[in-house]
Amino acid sequence: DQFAQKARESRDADRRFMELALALGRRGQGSTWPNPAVGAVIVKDGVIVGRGWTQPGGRPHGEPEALRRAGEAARGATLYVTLEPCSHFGKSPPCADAVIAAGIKRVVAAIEDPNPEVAGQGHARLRAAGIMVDVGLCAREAAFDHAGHFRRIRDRRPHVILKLAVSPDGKIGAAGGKPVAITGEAARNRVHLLRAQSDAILVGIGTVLADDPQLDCRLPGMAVRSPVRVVLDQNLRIPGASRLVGSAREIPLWVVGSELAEAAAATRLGAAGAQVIRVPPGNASGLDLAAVLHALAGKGITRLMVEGGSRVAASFIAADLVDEIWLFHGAEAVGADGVDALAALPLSKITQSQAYKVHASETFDQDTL
Ligand code: AOF
Ligand code: ZN
Repeated sequence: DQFAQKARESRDADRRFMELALALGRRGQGSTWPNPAVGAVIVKDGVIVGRGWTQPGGRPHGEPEALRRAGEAARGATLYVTLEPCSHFGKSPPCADAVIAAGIKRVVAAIEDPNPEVAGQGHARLRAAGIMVDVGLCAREAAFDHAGHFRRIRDRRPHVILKLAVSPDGKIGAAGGKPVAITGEAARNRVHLLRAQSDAILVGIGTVLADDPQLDCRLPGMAVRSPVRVVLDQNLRIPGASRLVGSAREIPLWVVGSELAEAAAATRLGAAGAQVIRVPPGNASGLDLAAVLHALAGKGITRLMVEGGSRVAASFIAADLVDEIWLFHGAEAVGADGVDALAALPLSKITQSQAYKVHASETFDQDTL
């Protein structure tokens, strides 16, 4: 009947506006840490009057941005927001208060903020002011987009994304660790975008010594989005002449070493503009990864991309510290003397594991993701 039809239409409209808010929020991914990347849309009489997203460095938050753009039009309007508006006095006053002051009539929030300073109090504050609050629309999508914030708050570690580009014969590099192009340009561009959407990129010292990578983000217009580069380097061996150390003053470089590594090495790196993070030594195979992740979360990292090499990838998988895997399959074989994707672990540790399920799949020219 007519009533049910109307209800359906307004539910569809709610979903459309929330999906827009989610898309806006994703614009901030990789640049808002330590804060989440939140999107907000303000709608009055079916018309969008304001859009906003969390700004670089995490402030202003998403809602005040949208409110600023809506101006007086926010009075009596609906706010769609991908995370519960905050209720705490941090570096800025609570967004919930700004929403109330602007005269918003209804708030549709995708998900509650797990931050103990907020945790439902934002919604309670809005309701106490007489605002109608609906929570849970597109909650699954929001939880995925805010996975970094949730992990950091709940588990005191970043959301870990492992990227692997594997040849049909299961290799990620040529003999002797020589770099070899596994995927084509389209897939490589997608990887650069993924870097831009990450707060930090991590590699092992082996990759630095073999490839001398720069690990910046080379996409047109996105140079400023280069994430923090993190190197696992137990004994602080990274060469001063490497491209990573050479660019440490332009793009942050954090070198994670053992507490037992020589002080002189740390001093040398500090003088070159890198930051040295020390964690307790792990077992024979290197640093304690849980301690590394804890330290990175402590410094504000919410989304960490792990890029190589095979030993680092294998240790993260073995420690069960990977949340998301981007597994690219290239088209050309490398040869039996190449480097196995996961060092001593078989790739089936990922592809046959009950712990992972396929989320999405895509084609990039001759390569598949
Ligand atoms: C929102 N919208 O856009 C963001 C939120 O240090 P502060 O004062 O900036 O507060 C950071 C906390 O605020 C952060 O941990 C999260 O709980 C919330 N972030 N909330 O409603 C936003 N960035
Ligand atoms: Zn806020």
